[in-house]
Amino acid sequence: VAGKYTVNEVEERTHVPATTLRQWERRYRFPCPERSEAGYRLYSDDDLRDILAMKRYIAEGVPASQAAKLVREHEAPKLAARPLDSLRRELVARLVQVDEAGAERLLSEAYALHSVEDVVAKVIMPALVAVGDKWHRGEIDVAGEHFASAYVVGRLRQLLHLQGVNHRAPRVVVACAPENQHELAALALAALLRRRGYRVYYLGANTPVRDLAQLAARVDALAVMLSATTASSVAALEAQREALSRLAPLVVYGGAAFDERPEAAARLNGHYLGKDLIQALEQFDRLVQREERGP
Ligand code: B12
Repeated sequence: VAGKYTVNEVEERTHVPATTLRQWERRYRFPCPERSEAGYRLYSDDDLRDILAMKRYIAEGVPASQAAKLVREHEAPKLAARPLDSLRRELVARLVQVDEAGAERLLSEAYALHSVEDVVAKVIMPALVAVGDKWHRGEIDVAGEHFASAYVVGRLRQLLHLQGVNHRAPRVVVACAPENQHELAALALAALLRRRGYRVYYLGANTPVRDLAQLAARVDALAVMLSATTASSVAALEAQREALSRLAPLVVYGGAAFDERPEAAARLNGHYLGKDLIQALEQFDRLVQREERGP
């Protein structure tokens, strides 16, 4: 449900540890999250905003008890809802300046203001594309590109692991096609799939088809999703067409190479769900439902 966050998600977004949140709740009766049926705390968007305001007061030297009072009385300055493209531009600037603390602050702000899906698809991914373009054009060096990639990949992995493992959900294997080192889309896809409740196995860059097939069989995957960026990756897939068509009941292909030649997915007996990650995920949900209902 949008606007309801577990304590881990609040930690991820505000960098206020769970122990501190519970302490505030005990001492100041703030924040007051709802409880799930199982008794877990579920924080709202308003709670998030208040926690960030509280954090800002404390950083400015206001004692915690006083800060809680100010926030409760709604004197806290609300964050102006900064649009996604402004956040994206600043993230690029922070990454190019190798300013990790600045990038962290910016992402905390972005997560507090927008949905995880929007932050991933409209801030984080396009920011790394912009940094990658600068590297391809020679405007920043390898070290600068590596810093940005490592930082973004790290944040997406963190997001992937935050969701926990759902044991009963349909199993989906996500990987980059052979010869593809561009792992950003696959990783974002994995994080967003897990957020939607799937049990996700993320294999990362450049995965050989034989190993992929073994893993998909071992975990009894309902679906395998592969990302290919270049024509050579697609050629490597086409060379193993037979093995690929036996991978799993659903095989989905995406990435820049398939965006250019969607018919290549059909030749591989797989599905192509378009370029937009969020729309592709919605279509994927429908394919899974149809598959689970059976013929
Ligand atoms: C970032 C980047 C890198 C980074 C990758 C960092 C990382 N850890 O992932 C680094 C610097 C390492 C890199 C390396 C290389 N790169 Co590069 N890179 C890029 C860049 C700038 C962005 C790619 C990217 O991450 N896009 C972000 C993703 C999210 O977008 P996307 O792939 O288009 O995917 C979208 C959809 O297709 C969908 N999607 C993607 N996969 C899937 C899968 C499924 C199942 C679904 C449903 C949807 C889906 O989601 C996205 C949302 O829109 C592009 C240029 C550009 N502006 O696109 C070049 C680019 C892709 N790279 C290129 C090249 C040539 C290379 C190198 C070979 C360069 C070299 N000489 O060493 C190497 C090695 C690559 C290899 N063997 O795979 C070329 C490819 C040319 C071509 N068509 O063949 C490009 C186009 C640059 C260029 N203009 O020359 N690169």
